[in-house]
Amino acid sequence: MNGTVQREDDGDGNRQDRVADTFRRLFGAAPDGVWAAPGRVNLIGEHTDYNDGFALPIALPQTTLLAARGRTDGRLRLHSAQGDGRITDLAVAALAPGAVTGWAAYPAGVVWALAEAGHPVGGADLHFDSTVPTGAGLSSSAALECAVAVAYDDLYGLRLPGPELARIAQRAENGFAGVPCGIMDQMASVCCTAGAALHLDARTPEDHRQVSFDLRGQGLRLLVIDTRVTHDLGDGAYAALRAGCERAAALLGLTALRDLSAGELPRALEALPAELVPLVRHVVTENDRVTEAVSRLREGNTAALGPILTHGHASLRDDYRVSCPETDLAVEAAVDAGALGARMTGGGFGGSVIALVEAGRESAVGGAVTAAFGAAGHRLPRILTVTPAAGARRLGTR
Ligand code: GAF
Repeated sequence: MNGTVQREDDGDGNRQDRVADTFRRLFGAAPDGVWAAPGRVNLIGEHTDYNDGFALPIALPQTTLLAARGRTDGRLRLHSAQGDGRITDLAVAALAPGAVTGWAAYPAGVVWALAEAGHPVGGADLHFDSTVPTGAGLSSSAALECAVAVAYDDLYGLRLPGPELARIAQRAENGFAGVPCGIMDQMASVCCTAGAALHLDARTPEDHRQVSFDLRGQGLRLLVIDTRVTHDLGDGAYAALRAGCERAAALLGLTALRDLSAGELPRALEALPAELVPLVRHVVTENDRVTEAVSRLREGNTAALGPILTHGHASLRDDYRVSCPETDLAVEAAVDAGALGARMTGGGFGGSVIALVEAGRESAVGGAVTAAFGAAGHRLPRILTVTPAAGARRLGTR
């Protein structure tokens, strides 16, 4: 987690002031503070986190802002600028898995997870306002969770380290919202720093490292192409993949697939039932792609990530089978138009594609992807240029 940083401004006014003003109107008093938590894209290392493996996410400039005020009566009141206008009013003592549905399950789940872990937390009034696109595979739910985790950490004086806050947020998603995700998204939202990618070892998140991810200085840009195909990680496909990996690890006598090296892979694959072979091959080669990407970044060669991204996409498409026609088309059109590399990012079955491009090629690549989607009859994608941004933090006051 980062310390307090500068105020949060956008082009059309001040988001931080707006969120505090809305809080005052909704709850009749000033908030105790305003916190921000970002969405993420993962550069490489997909479906590795729940195999105790490696990942390399960056935080996005897009954030969820949270204006919050502690309460002494045990009530938890939640409102979102992106919601239906209603305030959800809950009793912290009555929070239980399944008791809250919809977006409110994510923030409420964090309060539940903190209490369940024995932390002395009570109620609060919370108002959210987010620029993280929802349903785009950019971790809008992790941003919601992590905003609550850092705000509660301050409001209740918990002083928990960033990886512990990420674990609490993951527990909220697994145990309360019912989504069996790994820890990558929450670690990215809490622990990323501006200008860097987070080298995550999901077995020991405490040992994460910041790796300089220099785009501007190397004449590069990173595009995020939202295919506008949404997918719910809670719908069973993700859980089935995770179960397949766990079964393979058990059959191989391993704690997790992370413990299988590329050298041991051919023999291990011979010992597995056919349906598990491509899953294991993806996880092992993907872990190696993270290691290779980190080496290239440490050498200062950001452009060398290009082919690693594209190979990673092929592995997700052909072995892990979590891509879809739209993500495959976005990757293909971006690379054909001169992107150095491209891949789907996040859980898959839709969501977003990232493309690494030379500065000045953004319009050509974005235009080619848009034209390809038009020709294929797909909904047109939304395309953003992003930079590696800071993780969750309390925003400063004037
Ligand atoms: C989703 C999950 F939430 C992450 O934990 C991770 O498994 C990812 O899919 C795939 O790498 O974002």
